[in-house]
Amino acid sequence: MVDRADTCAKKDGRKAMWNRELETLDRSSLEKLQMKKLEKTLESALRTRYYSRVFSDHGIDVARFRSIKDIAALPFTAKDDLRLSYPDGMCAVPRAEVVRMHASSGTTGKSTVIFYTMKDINDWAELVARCMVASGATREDVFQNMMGYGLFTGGLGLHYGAERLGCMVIPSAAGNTLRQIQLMKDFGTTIIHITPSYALHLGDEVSAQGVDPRELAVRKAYLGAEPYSEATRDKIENQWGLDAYNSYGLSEMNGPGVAFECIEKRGMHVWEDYYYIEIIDPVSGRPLPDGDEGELVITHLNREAMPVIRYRTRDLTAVIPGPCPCGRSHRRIERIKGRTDDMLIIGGVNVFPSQIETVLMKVPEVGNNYQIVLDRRENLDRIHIKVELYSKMFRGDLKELDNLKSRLARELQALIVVTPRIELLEPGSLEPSTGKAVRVIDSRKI
Ligand code: DLL
Repeated sequence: MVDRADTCAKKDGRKAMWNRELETLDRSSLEKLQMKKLEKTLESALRTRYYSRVFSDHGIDVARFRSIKDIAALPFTAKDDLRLSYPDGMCAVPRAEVVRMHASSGTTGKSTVIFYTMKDINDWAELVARCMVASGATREDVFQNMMGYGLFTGGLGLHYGAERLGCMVIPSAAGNTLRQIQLMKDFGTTIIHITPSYALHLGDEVSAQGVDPRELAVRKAYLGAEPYSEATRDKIENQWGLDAYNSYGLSEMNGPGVAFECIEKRGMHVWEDYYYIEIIDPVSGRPLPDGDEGELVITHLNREAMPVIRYRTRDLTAVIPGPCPCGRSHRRIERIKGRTDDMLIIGGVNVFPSQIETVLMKVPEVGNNYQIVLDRRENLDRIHIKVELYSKMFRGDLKELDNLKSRLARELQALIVVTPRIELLEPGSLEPSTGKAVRVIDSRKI
């Protein structure tokens, strides 16, 4: 086991880094490294049925690439391209070199499949170890991994990185709440990896067992796999008495480990020696400068089994301009606001579910679960928001509940224009989620 992080930190008193040399590489060397890796990526892309056809259709001559910026000449890759290449049209190596696959199911159509060689798996573990050390984790930590294991990348993705760092890993996977609590208590879990929606639910369940979550040993939570607001992070931090770090990734780019917050908690560092990022206008496809919000496009610069070039993630974010006080040179992205395909158009107004969540989670009486239901009556969009409250709100004071209902309707109406119907519910009324939460039911589409 490599113990680079600890030795690095102790020697010079600086904050630990897993790979100081690569994490602090100056920008010009980083760009040169990216270019070198892009050349290799393009070579391997040409070995896939998909890219050899696409490059030839677009008359792309990869030998003419001089700088990483030339990547803009290449066409985008979309999720549908991966689907149409199912099962292995994007695989660049013989089957015998593939040691693992993951798949993301999506809600419609065929799944998208990702292949990994042993080197890909090792590189992924290195990146995850970097992420964890950036958040202050050490080999002393007990890491309880409450993300699904299996075709979903959340469980296995963090698992190998945490082992690489030397943590004790509890592969408890998602669900089975009572056992999660027992494990946390018995083994002194210090870090949990969990979806934000499940973290809120689990916190409630711990309290229901008569244990204050703040009294457990858990000091960090890695939250990701679904969009959530800053207000939700605050809520989880207060409920558990821990530091929550935002973790971003997607199956097409390995899974978790693409971008992660350091201890500054001011945006997520993207590991730019592995991922080349662009922000584009989602409609025109034109590049946007740092600081402007748009769709994140990622090229994996380091994968043997499955190169994916200029992948349109559909995730909306912005590159944060300027350096991070932590000293890492890799740029940061903002919290993901939502997906372009998740944007709701209600009565002609564009709203992301995360904006509704921000309003709800800032209200102290609001509990840990909510659902947005949309339908249409006589050509008019209607929005119905089901909101769980804390149990102390159901002491029989109907006036108080009425006032709260009007307050929520007013605050939300300022955002979505249409007046929402608010339904206040007791805790536990809505189905809790242990994985990615389904927050929106849009029956207008049915
Ligand atoms: O959700 C990988 C992952 C697992 C990331 C565990 C973080 C933690 P997919 O199932 O392919 O992979 O879903 C990827 O989830 O395009 C985003 O829309 C969303 N997503 C992931 N992380 C975040 C985050 C995993 N921190 C899709 N904030 C992505 C907001 C996120 N959305």
